[in-house]
Amino acid sequence: MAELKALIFDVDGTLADTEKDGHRVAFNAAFKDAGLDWDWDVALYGELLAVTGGKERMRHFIAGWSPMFEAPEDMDAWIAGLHRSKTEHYTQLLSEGAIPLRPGVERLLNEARDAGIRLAIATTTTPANVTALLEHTLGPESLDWFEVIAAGDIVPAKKPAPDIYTWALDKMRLGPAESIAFEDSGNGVLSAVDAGIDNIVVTVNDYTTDHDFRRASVVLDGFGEPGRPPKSLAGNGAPLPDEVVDLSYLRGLHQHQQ
Ligand code: XBP
Ligand code: MG
Repeated sequence: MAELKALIFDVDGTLADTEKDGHRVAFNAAFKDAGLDWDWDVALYGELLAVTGGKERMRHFIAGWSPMFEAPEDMDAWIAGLHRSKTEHYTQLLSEGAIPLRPGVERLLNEARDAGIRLAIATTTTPANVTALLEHTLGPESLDWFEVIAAGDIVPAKKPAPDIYTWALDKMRLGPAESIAFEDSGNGVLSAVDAGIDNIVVTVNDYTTDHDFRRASVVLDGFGEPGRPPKSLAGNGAPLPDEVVDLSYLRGLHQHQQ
């Protein structure tokens, strides 16, 4: 029977609620700087989130919502430049403390570290965004808490492809059964499942409550804090936390899935 050795976290929507008030705002600021009249409101951004990756999302928007757009000669370079500007706006927002971690995240990370459980990140977002989030919430030393930070274009195919989880597992020389993945979206769950991970804890947010989470182990509204346990939103017979998502609960969940 495999032992639980590592926790692998998605970032956007899982460690922090970054999309509506972070990424979306940064995209719009970059569009404005570039003289574009694009404005992604909260509802439209929810639709655009179907495509992971900021550069991919902008291309998806142009194809579906901006038919009159005249493509520049070097479209790849143009998209990359616009995306660099978006990343600058986003990391600036984080440096102003605009986005906190979700409740319970810091508690769980600290508990795992104390117990010698290995930590990793598997995300679609740009590496600079992960660094900025960790630095401005947990402090610069927290970057070292994660043995592997797998992010962005490090793999060519983003979630729902399994590549980013496979990359992280390979780097850590771990089998998928030795880990638990934490996700907030349907695309994230598919990515982890297809990498062979069958312990997946979903904590939803406003953008993801309606996603298809049938392949997840549990679907919760958060990690919970003492006195504020998470609510279970869907179940498939896996154990639920009595109190909060902590290591004792995760060990029980991991054993149940074997
Ligand atoms: C996150 C994403 C990212 C961010 C934007 O998905 O899709 O693209 O929205 O980041 P997940 P970039 O949480 O599943 O990893 O603009 O840096 O791509
Ligand atoms: Mg996510």
